[in-house]
Amino acid sequence: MQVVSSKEALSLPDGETVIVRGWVYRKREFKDKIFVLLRDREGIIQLVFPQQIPESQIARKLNIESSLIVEGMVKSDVRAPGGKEIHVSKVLWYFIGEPFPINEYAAQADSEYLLDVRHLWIRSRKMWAILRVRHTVFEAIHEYFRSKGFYEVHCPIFVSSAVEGGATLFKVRYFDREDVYLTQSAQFYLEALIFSLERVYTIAPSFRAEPSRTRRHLTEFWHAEAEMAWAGMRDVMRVSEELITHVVRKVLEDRLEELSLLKRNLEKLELVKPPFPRVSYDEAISMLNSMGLDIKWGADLGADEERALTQKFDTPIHLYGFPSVAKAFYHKDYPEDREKPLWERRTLSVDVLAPEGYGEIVGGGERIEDPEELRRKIREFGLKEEDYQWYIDLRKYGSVPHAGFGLGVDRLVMWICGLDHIRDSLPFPRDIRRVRP
Ligand code: NSS
Repeated sequence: MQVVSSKEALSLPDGETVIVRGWVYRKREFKDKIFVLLRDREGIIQLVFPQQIPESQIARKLNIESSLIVEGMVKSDVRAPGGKEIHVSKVLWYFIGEPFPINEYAAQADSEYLLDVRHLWIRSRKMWAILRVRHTVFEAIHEYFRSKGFYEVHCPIFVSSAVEGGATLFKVRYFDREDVYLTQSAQFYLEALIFSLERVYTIAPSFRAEPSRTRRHLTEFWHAEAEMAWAGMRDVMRVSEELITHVVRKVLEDRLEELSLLKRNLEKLELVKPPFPRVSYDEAISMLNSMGLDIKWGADLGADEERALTQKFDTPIHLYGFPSVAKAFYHKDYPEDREKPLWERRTLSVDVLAPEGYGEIVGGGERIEDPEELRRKIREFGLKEEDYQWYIDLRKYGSVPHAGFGLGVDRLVMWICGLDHIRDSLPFPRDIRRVRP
């Protein structure tokens, strides 16, 4: 006899005898039978235990989340979820769980409690759906990059210099050294790797000591980063919009059931297609000022500004040309700004903002390829050349124009699933207060 998943069982003809296994999702007892909704990796199937069989004694004792393996016959019934149920003839194995500490009331009431019992809450239908979407998002990212000739590479997590500024560096105790941190981004290593492989990507955790708890910041997040030789800011726009579109399409194809369980508005996702509207930073500032937001040229955009901007568009947008002072030192300045003072220059940088108020999901742009220009920018930013010695070295031996970007995968999942908070986009989120479970 074959073991089948709930989904396979639902596709079998009546009269077929099968074995299914899983966990008790819901249970209802009647005079003549007991209904058990059994959940497994693929979904839910209804089990029927007639009261007259001895196995119904076991069914009576099953608490929510108890586990079992049963044998039974597939039978159609319009009242069963999915239109079929299994009439149990034998219980082959069971484990009576203790009363489950998450009831429906807790599931709706208290998100801090749900984070405390996260190791159990990941069994919920909501997390099941999100985790399956997340799985497909990672699959689609790999699929896109590999189909476009990018090589997958792996970079260190222990590093000794800041990519995105010293303020959010996590220091690590590393034997007797004082200068070791957790990586904020694989970018500098990817830049080194393009001189060997030309187009590279990696998906890995990045770490930021984010001082506040917000809806879109984690201290440990998953970063999909790409770097390309012989490329500029426009290539970053093209590749990032193709990548995002590919991921959204794949999720729409493979994860409709999960998205509808999450009550996601699919029409919004169906609008995602290239090219995304391109908005310059200068235009964004005038738009924001005309909307009554008081933001001055030179400032980086915060969550409020991004929310206001994205509400003007139905699809993701490219926001490009940020001021040099608002972006990290490695960004290449507009060639026509080169003689201007630092605070008047713009960079060949681009962010992708997701619609519906979600905001930034990608940051990237063109890098400085000239060693002298890079040294000047490092000095202007008050940084020390010796901290970036190997990074400067890359420019000395056959430098090439190059560009790349980083996509926050958890933020992408958050937007695709329509979640209120980034912490629900992954199973075990890390923020300023939480490192367990
Ligand atoms: O800081 S970024 O904007 N850019 C970089 O790290 C570049 N060095 C990437 C590159 O060019 N290779 O971060 C990129 C994205 C950003 O748009 C977010 O989507 C995500 O990484 N990100 C985060 N997600 C969750 N939590 C936190 N704290 C976070 N910080 C960045």
